[in-house]
Amino acid sequence: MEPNGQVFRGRTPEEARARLRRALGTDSESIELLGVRHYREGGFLGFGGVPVCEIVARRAPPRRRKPAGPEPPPRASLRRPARFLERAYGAGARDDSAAASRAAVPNDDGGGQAVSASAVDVGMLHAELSAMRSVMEQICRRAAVQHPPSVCPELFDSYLQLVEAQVAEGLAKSLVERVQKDLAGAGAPDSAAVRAHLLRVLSEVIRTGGPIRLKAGRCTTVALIGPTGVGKTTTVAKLAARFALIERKRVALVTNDTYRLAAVDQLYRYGELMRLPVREVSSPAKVRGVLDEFRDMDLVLIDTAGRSQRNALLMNDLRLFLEAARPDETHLVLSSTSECSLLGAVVERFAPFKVDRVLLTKLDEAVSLGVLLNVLLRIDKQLSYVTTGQAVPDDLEVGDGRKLAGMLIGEAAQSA
Ligand SMILES: Nc1nc2c(ncn2[C@@H]2O[C@H](COP(=O)(O)OP(=O)(O)OP(=O)(O)O)[C@@H](O)[C@H]2O)c(=O)[nH]1
Ligand SMILES: [Mg+2]
Repeated sequence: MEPNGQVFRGRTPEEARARLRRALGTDSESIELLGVRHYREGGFLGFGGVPVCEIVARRAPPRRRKPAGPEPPPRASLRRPARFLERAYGAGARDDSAAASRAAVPNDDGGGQAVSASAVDVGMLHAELSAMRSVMEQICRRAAVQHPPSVCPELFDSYLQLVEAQVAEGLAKSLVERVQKDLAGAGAPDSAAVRAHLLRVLSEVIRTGGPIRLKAGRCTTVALIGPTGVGKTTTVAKLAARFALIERKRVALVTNDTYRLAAVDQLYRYGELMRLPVREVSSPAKVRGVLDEFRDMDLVLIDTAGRSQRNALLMNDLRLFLEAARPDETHLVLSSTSECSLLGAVVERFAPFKVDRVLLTKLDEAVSLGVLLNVLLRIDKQLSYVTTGQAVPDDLEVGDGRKLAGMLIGEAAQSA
């Protein structure tokens, strides 16, 4: 058995799986899956790259067989309930139905008959216990709510799901109460109707403003600001590639991040690859001159230094720089991987800035969409773009309220 597994690649998951089956056989019980990865290979800045699905797997250790000899008496019916009860109250209780149904299949030791019979009883017992368990969980969850919304049971379930997905209680309450009010005349709503309407309400509250719109006949300047490491420079590169290479616009890049050589280099490298002019601006006094130089461009993207929001002096530098630059749009870049408390602190520190839109990065690694919803509504600015990975320019999408709402409800349903 290979300890680290073998790697199987293909353009599609099917192709990778076919290679895996040719090498390791078709018996899925004897294959142990160690990991699956999707990425793009080759191309220029992600353009023209080909998708790759990579599966790492190895042969599973052989199952232990009973020693040859006379068949022992069928004791499974005595042992299984004890094992089942042990599992039902342990962490693995959720897997029991699968385990019980596996037990009902005759096994290759020939002892399938006796196990099957007991598995039927165990299966029924399991079903009843898990139904009781879910009722008790529901009662406990309801009892824990301090200010319950006055809504129908279906909406109360949606409320609990939203709260479990970390949507703030007050917000979750106002969302379900609004759905209740909207559906008031429609008799007792079923869960599908409740879900569809909640989706509609959520997509409305997630305000989006579409992509950057270039001003006709003059240069549009857009600045990205935000805490350090959230993905500002990568997003500037994605936006530049979109506008310059896809929409064929004249684009220039400006950075005020002159403190760190690596940061300036990063932007120059992108500029070089896309053949775009790049300027670094070391002081607010120089920014107007540079923007004047670029007045014939369609779009100037301003990348700013990642400021620790705790450093008041650096935050003041940024404020002075933006006041001098007077961008048409300033997007506050927030990482979806930040914890709730950190996002709250960031929003507070950037509140004095004139922020026009919010841009969410790293949605592919989001900690909780509920937390993002809370922050978006707190800032009360339109969402511009979301980024969904490191690939330039592929992993950039115009913010879509309905899509985010769908992801949030999906996440909420899963966490229930
Ligand atoms: N998973 C994921 N990673 C991303 C995404 N966008 C950017 N990154 C990664 O985040 C890291 C930081 O990105 P930068 O663009 O350098 O971040 P920054 O905000 O400019 O950082 P500072 O200039 O230090 O403030 C890099 O490793 C990027 O590849 C995204 O959408 N998803
Ligand atoms: Mg940067």
